[in-house]
Amino acid sequence: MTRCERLLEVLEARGLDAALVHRPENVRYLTGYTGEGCAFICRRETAIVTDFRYVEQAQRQAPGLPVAQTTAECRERERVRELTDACGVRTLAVESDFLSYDDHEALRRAVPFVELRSLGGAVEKLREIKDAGEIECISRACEIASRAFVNILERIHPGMTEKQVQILLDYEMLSLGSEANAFDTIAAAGANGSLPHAIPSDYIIQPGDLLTLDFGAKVGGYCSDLTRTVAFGRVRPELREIYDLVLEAHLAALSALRPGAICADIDRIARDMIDARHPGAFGHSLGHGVGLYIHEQPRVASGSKTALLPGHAITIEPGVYIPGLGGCRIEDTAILTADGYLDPVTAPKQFIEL
Ligand SMILES: [Mn+2]
Repeated sequence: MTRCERLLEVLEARGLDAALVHRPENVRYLTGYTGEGCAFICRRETAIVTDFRYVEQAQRQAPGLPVAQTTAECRERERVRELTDACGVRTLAVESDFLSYDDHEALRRAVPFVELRSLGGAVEKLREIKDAGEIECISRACEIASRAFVNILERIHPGMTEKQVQILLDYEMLSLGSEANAFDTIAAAGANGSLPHAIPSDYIIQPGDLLTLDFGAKVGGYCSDLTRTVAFGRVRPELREIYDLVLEAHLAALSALRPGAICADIDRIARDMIDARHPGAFGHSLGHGVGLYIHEQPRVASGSKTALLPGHAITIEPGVYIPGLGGCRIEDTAILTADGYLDPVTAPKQFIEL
């Protein structure tokens, strides 16, 4: 069954005739097409709606799918009207969490006899379980990021700014074949390390600092997400203790990954270990799904009753953040298999002193 057919089964079970998909990652997942526009998906006809600039691209990336070309006179919503009329659509699901209010109003006026309903994350739900091709892309993205990290280790030193390290890492990932950064690289040294999502600054790295690097590559649209923390020279014993604790929590959570494990329980393993020594210093969830989005389902968090399944790709990223002192985070992207997990992240995680 194709991905579009799987979506149609979900739609039909909910009494929906068709879907209009705008999120680029969802259009890509369903059709292979990566340009602008949207995908109309219905049992009677599935089509890509886009303008002249992307017609040939759509034909190449989604061979066999008709392209409904928009023009100045016949805009997207008029093409959608033609499609809903031709297919006898009475209920149309849209990405209500993505379309603007104005887009929605314009569409509603263009198809007055069609009831617009929410697609409600149906495509994201399909995307949760990765197939072999997707796992290959995520694994490649993990490999590229891992190699980039190893390659910069001999080139980073005190006296460089966080921004310079970020640029070096980004350059290395792109050189190794990453299509784009999976997200804006984080480089946080010294006291900035207590900010989980620090923006790389002109702060000059000092001997005795920890440096946290959170970064990811992209392959075939799929993200990787990893974090490593390295030391420059001798660090204070408190920082070394934090590092060892975070690593211990990271490894304990990883080793509990298997199909059937409950996300909240995995989060609990790492959280209990950190809370016992630094209560409240691990203030974010343990991890999240990774795929075409950098953050997707399932959430590996307290309160998440989701049971892990083969094909889930998730991060395991405990951290400790102490204002004024600094912080540490260690993260891998792991992929659940039939009897455990595979971890395509090869970047070393023993304590590294540069
Ligand atoms: Mn992450």
